[in-house]
Amino acid sequence: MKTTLIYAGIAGKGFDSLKQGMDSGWISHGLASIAAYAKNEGFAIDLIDLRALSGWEQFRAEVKLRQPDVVGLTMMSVDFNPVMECITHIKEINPNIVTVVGGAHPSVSLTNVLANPKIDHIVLAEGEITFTNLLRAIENGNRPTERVLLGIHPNLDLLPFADRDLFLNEWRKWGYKMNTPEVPFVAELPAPFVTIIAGRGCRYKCNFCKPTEDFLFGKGTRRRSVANVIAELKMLREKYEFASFMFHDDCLIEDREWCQEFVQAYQAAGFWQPYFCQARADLISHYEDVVALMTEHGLKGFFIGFESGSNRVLQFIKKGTTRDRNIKAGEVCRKYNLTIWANYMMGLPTETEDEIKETISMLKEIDPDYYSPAFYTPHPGSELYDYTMEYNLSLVTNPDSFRRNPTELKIKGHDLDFMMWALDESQRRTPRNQVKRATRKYWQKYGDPAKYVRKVRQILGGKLT
Ligand code: B12
Ligand code: SF4
Repeated sequence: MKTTLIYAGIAGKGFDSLKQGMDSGWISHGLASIAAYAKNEGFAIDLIDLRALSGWEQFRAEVKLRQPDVVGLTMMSVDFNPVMECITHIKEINPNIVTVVGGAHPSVSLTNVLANPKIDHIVLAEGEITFTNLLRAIENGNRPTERVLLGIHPNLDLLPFADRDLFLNEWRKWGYKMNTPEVPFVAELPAPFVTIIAGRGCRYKCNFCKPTEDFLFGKGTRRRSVANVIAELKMLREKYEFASFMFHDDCLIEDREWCQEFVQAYQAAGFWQPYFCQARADLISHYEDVVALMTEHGLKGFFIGFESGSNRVLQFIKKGTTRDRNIKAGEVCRKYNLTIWANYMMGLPTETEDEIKETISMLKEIDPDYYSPAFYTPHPGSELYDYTMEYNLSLVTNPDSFRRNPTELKIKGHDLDFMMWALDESQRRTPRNQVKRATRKYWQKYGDPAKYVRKVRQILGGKLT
């Protein structure tokens, strides 16, 4: 029996888009994990990645060539259109191919996915065990009659490591030359680069995001053991000789003990590779000791969801931080020379232009290294999405727009001209910050300038005496 997994993440950059930044340069851990698990159980699995193809004709040719019995497609809300189009082509080519979808979107918008009768099965939540059980049932000729199958939360330490070669081998086939299946996204993280996930789920309640992940992974966070993560890093070192990496975990530093244990084990295993991880601003300022420790052993930067500089808005989105804590987090990062990748949103429901200006002024204080602005986008599965629906605020008419791209307004009540101004202004560095940055760069390169002044004084002083 042959199974083909499909990655249809082309809503943003389209076909032929591999290696153009993170959207098109990273693997889907969901598919890579399902593939690893099913292969371990003896199933033959391959991949079609739309990002590597030239268009729908080539997709059809691939499906005809591979003749799969089953296809499995992963789906965020933004992937809705390309996934549905894949399914139309597949069923046209051979209506007997069993189509299965899983991922964030089916797990939070089931009725919307059920509406397509060409989808044979929908797996909710985590798919490794349920998808493999389904393959076994199909192989044995007793395919379940139910369309909706509930995923089982696996013990993460017992899962095989994500199958990155699933992506790498497929991409190489199309002429992409790379050592690892992922591309770095900042100068601080050199290639070869990989991404890893040490846990699933999140215990916080930000309403522009939650409860999506509760549906996917259950409430709270399940973290792998440090030993298990180090074993995967060792495998990745051996296989890809990675020079840097990124943790995808929503908030790694929430677990102090885990981080402390990780730092020790990372060092003991001889790792030196720099890495980034995601973190909440409030935790960075609370757990400065952990940040300091991690910085000594590889941590180079944080993705931080600052989101807003207005306390009223931060409260409205249940972010659990304040403007001051955001700014403090920025100071902690500067103290330890950590790179700041700042995620923030503008144009939230109820947000005023003055409040957006507060976000801009907060960013001037933080002076992040990388700006990652978003025009607030209501994502299905989140509490704030339901709010925008209830108050008829959403402007999203096409699922391709379920991206946080700051190019179009996603909800009513905001002025596009102001938003475009705010977008530019939020990323404009003040002259003061430019001087500070230049000085910091100089210090990093040549050391403390006071050292040179002392030296010159010594020389001059010597001559004088
Ligand atoms: C890493 C990440 C990214 C990366 C890489 C994404 C990728 N290639 O997979 C980047 C930065 C590119 C990214 C981008 C975006 N992301 Co993102 N991302 C994540 C993050 C943090 C981790 C994803 C992950 O690997 N999880 C671990 C794996 C194991 O879980 P999984 O993928 O869900 O897969 C499991 C199940 O869903 C299921 N499953 C998945 N697929 C399938 C398929 C089958 C056949 C079956 C049976 C089961 C199944 O089984 C899997 C294994 O248990 C998640 C949050 C999170 N913690 O999961 C958000 C998340 C997936 N992203 C999200 C969003 C909104 C986006 C963006 C739209 C945001 C934006 N920038 O505009 C873009 C869209 C990119 C695009 N395609 O155009 C949302 C999706 C919400 C939704 N309603 O769809 C999430 C859930 C964040 C959140 N909490 O809201 N993202
Ligand atoms: S935004 Fe981040 S911290 Fe908040 S609930 Fe979502 S994943 Fe958790």
